[in-house]
Amino acid sequence: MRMAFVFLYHYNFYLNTANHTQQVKAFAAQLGFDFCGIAKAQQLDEDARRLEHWLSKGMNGTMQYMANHFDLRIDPAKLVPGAKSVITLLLNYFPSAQQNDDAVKISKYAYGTDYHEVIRSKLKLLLRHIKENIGEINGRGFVDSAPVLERAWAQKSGLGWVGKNGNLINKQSGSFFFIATLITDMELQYDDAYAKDYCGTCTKCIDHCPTDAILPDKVIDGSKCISYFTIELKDALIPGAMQGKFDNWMFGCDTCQDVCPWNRFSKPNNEISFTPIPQILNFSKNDWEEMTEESFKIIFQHSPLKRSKFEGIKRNLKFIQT
Ligand code: B12
Ligand code: SF4
Ligand code: SF4
Repeated sequence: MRMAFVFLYHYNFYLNTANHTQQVKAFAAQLGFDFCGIAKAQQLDEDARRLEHWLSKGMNGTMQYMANHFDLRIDPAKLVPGAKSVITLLLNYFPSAQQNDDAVKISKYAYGTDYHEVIRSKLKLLLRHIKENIGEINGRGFVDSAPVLERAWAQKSGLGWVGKNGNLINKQSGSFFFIATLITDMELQYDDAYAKDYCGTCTKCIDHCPTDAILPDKVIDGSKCISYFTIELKDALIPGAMQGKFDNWMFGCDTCQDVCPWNRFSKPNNEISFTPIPQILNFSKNDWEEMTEESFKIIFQHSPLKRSKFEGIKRNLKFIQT
């Protein structure tokens, strides 16, 4: 009798988690996320060692926020008490249109509306849907700006491998994806971690990185990356040692992804908010130079470019022209 009860209890639990997992994945797809994977929430010991090494070598440069909240970054239960599952979501941002040939280069992730805004509202809807349809659970959605090791969770959720260029690469679709996570105390069915690595003997990203920021063993020296200099560095001047190395990148850099063979499979995104801002595609160097602070604030009020602010954009422009 007792054995039958235990069996029924486990069977019911299995049916419930399977059903909840299916609902979460179906709703993520309805919201436009391209992939959804789920991993068991646990402390990330191996990743903690990689992060520690990265920080100890100063590869975060002036990104002090990367050195903060180390404990939270490696343990989802410190962000959501009683955390059981980390739901990872990928959203394609590969654009449908390219910049003009004579344009100063802007990273593809920044062509349209700021992904923080777009993804945050999707995460809110996902959480609301879970609460309304599954039950009163506790959960928090994150994208980029919180202490979460997003690439590590994506790999652990079976969504792809970490390439030599440090990016999470999905075998079907490449790497032009944003990563978001929803940490919850809800029990779900877990995907297997991605076990393979399809970089093989390729070294294209390492060979083409304009500033030699890609080191062995998938380590990226953030303090040498063009993305860091053009977006995160708040100093009035970019170090002279980098002069002539930016290859016309004015905001971010896509070189290590553009050369990656797995991005041959990138398809334009379906997210209407990522429709490119016309000025990003069409502005000439001269247009950028003549742009006033007032028009910058209007044109780019919902764009990732606002992170660099007007002065940062002007600094970057000047740097790539001299
Ligand atoms: C700080 C940061 C930066 C810094 C430093 C870059 C870096 N590599 O750390 C700068 C400003 C330079 C940067 C640049 C870019 N970034 Co950034 N960045 C971040 C941020 C906020 C934290 C990353 C971090 O934790 N770094 C610390 C190091 C130690 O971690 P890591 O490189 O991610 O490596 C971890 C895992 O990959 C894993 N790992 C490493 N090696 C191996 C090996 C094996 C075998 C395994 C299993 C795991 C593994 O271990 C590490 C610790 O967990 C994340 C958002 C987030 N909260 O995660 C976005 C994020 C990583 N960035 C992103 C993007 C898009 C970019 C750019 C492409 C933007 C651009 N076009 O200009 C470039 C790409 C540069 C590059 N080649 O990495 C996306 C990546 C999406 C993807 N498909 O991978 C993220 C996830 C933002 C998002 N929410 O979508 N970024
Ligand atoms: S984003 Fe550009 S600078 Fe940074 S690692 Fe990739 S190729 Fe190098
Ligand atoms: S360019 Fe080659 S080595 Fe670099 S991430 Fe892509 S497949 Fe891997």
